[in-house]
Amino acid sequence: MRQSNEFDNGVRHDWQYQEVADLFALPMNDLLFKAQTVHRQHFDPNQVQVSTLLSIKTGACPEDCAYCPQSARYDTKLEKEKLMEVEAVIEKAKAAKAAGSDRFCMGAAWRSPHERDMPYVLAMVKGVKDLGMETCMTLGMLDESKSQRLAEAGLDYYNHNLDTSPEFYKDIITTRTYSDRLETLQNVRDAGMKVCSGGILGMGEEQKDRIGLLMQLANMPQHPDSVPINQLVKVEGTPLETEGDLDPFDFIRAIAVARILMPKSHVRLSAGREEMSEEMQSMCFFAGANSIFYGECLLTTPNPAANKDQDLFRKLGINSDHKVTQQPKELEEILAQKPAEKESMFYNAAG
Ligand code: SAM
Ligand code: DTB
Ligand code: SF4
Repeated sequence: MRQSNEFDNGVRHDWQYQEVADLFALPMNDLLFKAQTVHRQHFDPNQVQVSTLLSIKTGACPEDCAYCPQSARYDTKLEKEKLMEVEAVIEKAKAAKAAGSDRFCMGAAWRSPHERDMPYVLAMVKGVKDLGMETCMTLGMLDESKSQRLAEAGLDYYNHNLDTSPEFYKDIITTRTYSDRLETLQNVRDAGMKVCSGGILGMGEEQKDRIGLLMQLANMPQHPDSVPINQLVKVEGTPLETEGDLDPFDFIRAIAVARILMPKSHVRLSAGREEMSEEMQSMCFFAGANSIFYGECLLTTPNPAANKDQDLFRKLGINSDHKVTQQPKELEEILAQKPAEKESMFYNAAG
């Protein structure tokens, strides 16, 4: 496989454990600078993609994902709901579009969609697509035939997360395997849909598991088009309810490493923003996050209110009309040099 350094336009799929560990171990400023430099090669640094989530079928899920309030195995006091009516979903999508969202993501608490639900789900895709929005769904595992039908209905993205490293995975989910997940992602890609896949941090994993997750994503034959990085939302009644807090810098580091490993993917600052300060979110954007979920609710848990996000974007100059036209080529050149040369270009204390 072709090797390339991170400053050409090549995208690598052969990241080695030690290389990724070395990125995580960089001094924060070096890591952020590297991530921001990579980010600017592929994206306007002041543009953030905005998606809205809707739970189209809530609760009573047979799976045992330890983080999830929707598993039937945990008493989380969640109201269970049947699959929503198609028209009601389209009304919600219209409201999301009016509020400025580009993409509408519909999630269902299923292990995989039942055949009997497919006609409704396909009608939802068509209806939302007709509004001129991008469509995304997350419905659990997909076989080839269901993937094909969703793609034919016009589904743009399918979200299916790896969640964590292959090694830590069995501590979190026992009802489906890591290879089941990889197979679904393959079916989605083969059907021509864009892949949205990422994971959750703060579940008690170690640094090696964050490295393992990002390596799995970055060493796929094609990088996911969208990479959601969720911070665990600790929900009462789930096995991870009392998990300790994640160090915010570990989260920001993971965003920066995801950006460097998958330079052309949208990295989504996903669940967990309700617990993050504006300053932390701003650091995540600087580290290369360029997508968020927008609107007061994720699937079942709170997300910052839309006006709070609008204020934050205004304060940061995100999604304003300002366009960055010049990429900092000179910075890339400086970064590509050896440390000694780099130093002398900035400051020579002896000189
Ligand atoms: N049931 C489908 C599945 O699991 O594939 C789709 C919906 S599921 C809720 C989508 C993703 O949401 C999960 O894979 C997980 O990464 C994320 N998620 C669920 N609960 C979460 C929580 N408490 N905190 C952070 N992310 C969570
Ligand atoms: C993803 O990675 N995060 C979103 C979306 N994909 C479907 C879901 C977050 C769910 C957070 C917990 C909840 O609201 O139920
Ligand atoms: Fe079910 Fe998805 Fe929650 Fe797992 S994450 S329990 S599959 S809704």
